[in-house]
Amino acid sequence: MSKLSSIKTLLAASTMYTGLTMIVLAEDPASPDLQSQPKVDGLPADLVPWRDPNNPNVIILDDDSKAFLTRRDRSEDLERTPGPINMQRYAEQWSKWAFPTYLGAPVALTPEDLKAGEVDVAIVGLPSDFNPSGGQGWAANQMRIIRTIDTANKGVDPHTHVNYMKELNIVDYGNAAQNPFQLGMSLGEHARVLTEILDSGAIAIAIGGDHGTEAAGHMAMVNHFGPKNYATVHFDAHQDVYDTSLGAFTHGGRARRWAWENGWIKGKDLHSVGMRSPYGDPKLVDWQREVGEQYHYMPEFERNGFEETWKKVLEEVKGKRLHISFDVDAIDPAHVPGVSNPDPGGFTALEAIRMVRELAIQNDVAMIEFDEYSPLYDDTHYNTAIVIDRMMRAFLAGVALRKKGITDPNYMDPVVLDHGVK
Ligand SMILES: [Mn+2]
Repeated sequence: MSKLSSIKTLLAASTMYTGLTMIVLAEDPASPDLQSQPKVDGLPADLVPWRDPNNPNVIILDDDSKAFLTRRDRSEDLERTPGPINMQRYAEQWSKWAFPTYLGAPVALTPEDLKAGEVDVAIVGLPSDFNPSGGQGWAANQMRIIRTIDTANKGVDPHTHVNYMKELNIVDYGNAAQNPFQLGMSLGEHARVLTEILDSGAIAIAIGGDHGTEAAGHMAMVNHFGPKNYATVHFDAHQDVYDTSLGAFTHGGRARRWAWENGWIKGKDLHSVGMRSPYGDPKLVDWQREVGEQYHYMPEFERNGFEETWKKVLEEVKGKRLHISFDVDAIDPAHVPGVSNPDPGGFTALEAIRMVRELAIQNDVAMIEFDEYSPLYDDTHYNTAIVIDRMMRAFLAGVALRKKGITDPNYMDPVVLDHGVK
């Protein structure tokens, strides 16, 4: 019996009656003991099944398959004290002359740099191009050049007046490499780099490639925090819960389903927001219901309004350690034309900025990915990059506020809400 069909038979006695359908909740699959496993490519063996020589589905790749992922020999480098390196010549960092790092932030090259710098947030590029639409791999470097005239390192959030550039130690952690032909090998390396960030105690912001980035996100979350010890909020126009793997172990269309099947995350810790793209089979919604995913399709926002529906999401995730996987196509293509698979009827840029800020204020968020940005499809002003940059800044504002003890997601500075003139 395949792993998948054995999971399908794991039906618990508990039931849930909604509308016309009786739903039988599936039991969460058992978790692996990752601690006791041998390491393969720097990760517990169960996280990288494509490297398991005992699995008949695995084609054993020769050493050459690691060529892209081999770390540089640093033994000839000049010695330096570990810590973030400021790449900038000038105090003012306008985007036109700033050395292109995320937010003009200092660079960290190694886990030692992260630790020595007591880094709060590390931003890393994960350039994978495995969505057939193409071009997502260019997002990681594109997001280092934001074409607005303001300084790259200005950090006062207009909604809350917190200065996240001052309150937080933020670094650019460079990019992870990808093996351009092997999805699994790339996910392994991306998970390894994300794990380095989490192990240092910092929050990870990933500028992803295709939505397979989410699989690397799950791998790092389970590797660092252990199984069933985190929740995921998946923003997306698409469901991404396909049961078919297309010959791979996982891909951008089934990352969280794969994480659930592997026993890494509880069904009730799956949250999804914004789905509206046409799908091939209503059974995909059945899967979400069976595992107990708390989903919010776009029709719910349409029927009940943004305020009421978003409030529900905030209530449902309250108190959970979060991994946010933000497929940029959750936003309407009128605001973000540069996505792999645009779908009309999405969130506004303002709603998206608000949602990430509010989650970051209310919850302990350990990781957020921004996925499926394809600069090849962006407009001439690179407006999609600007929206992602503003979401990233709103997220940092939320993290900074939480550090100062503010946890009310509705918080805004009263000064920006009322001019005070009588
Ligand atoms: Mn997606």
